[in-house]
Amino acid sequence: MRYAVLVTGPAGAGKSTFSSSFLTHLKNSRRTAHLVNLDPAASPASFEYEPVIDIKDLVSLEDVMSELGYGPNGGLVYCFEYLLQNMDWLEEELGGFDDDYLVFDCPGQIELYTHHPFLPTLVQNLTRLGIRVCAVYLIESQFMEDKYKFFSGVLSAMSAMVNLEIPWINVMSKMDLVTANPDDESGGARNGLRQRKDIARYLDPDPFLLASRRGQEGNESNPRFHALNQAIVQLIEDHPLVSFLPLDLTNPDSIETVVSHIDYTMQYGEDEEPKEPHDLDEGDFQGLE
Ligand SMILES: Nc1nc2c(ncn2[C@@H]2O[C@H](COP(=O)(O)OP(=O)(O)OP(=O)(O)O)[C@@H](O)[C@H]2O)c(=O)[nH]1
Ligand SMILES: [Mg+2]
Repeated sequence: MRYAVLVTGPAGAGKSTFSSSFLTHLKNSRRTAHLVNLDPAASPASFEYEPVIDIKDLVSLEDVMSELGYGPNGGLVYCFEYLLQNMDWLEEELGGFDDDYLVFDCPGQIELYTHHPFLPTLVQNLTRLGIRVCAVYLIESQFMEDKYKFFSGVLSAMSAMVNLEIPWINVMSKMDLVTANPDDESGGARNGLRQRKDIARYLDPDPFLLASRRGQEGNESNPRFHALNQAIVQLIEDHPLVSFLPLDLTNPDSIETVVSHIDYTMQYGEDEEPKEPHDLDEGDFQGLE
């Protein structure tokens, strides 16, 4: 069985950084894992591991911009559409990997997660090839700075989940930027980030944060938006699809927890055949006689 984890999320959420740490963790656990780069704009310097499959070998943003005269956004859309038309390239590239764990570092264009057919088509193709797929959607802890920004992150996560319909894990990345101690005036607190005592309301989104009229930042929301906020609160309350696992890359236990959730979601190793007695080494029976 082959496994693919799509590492997704908005620009700068920490996808490439998490992909590296994830691969290190898998390799340390003696699993055969590889990086697949799906970002046509990625610079080679951003990879700690050399990708075994790289969309840039098929099409790179740089070439599309210089040769076809596209701007950066139009150029990216062109690249994604080019890959969709050349799925046989990906299929061929994937052919050499059996029983492997593939970590797909995805691009950060938010339209990919909301309405572009790129990821759903990719998932269909991977599934058709017998690869078990799950997605990890990262939003960064800076989203907790401001409750409106946070709920835009929650809604983007919900929209991406509904769009892809595959096993899914939401992750709150860069938790090292959140202060551990509520009395600590330095670091995250100075950046206006939530202190840890508040975090539970964000990891398991409490929609009533949005409904409270008095902004914690001291700026009252415009009353014209109260009805809209109320409707969004109701939506999140009625469809509690989203909760976040905290990810602090400075803490190995935190990575371990996220990886075990990914394994569980993908049912990693569950269909391994039990060993038949004749497959066992003679040594396995030593001491039984
Ligand atoms: N403090 C902190 N910074 C991080 C962490 N993860 C990533 N960063 C920083 O955030 C920035 C973006 O990280 P990337 O891993 O490139 O993010 P990305 O989601 O791959 O970005 P795009 O591919 O451009 O969408 C870099 O400056 C990283 O050093 C983290 O866990 N903690
Ligand atoms: Mg990246």
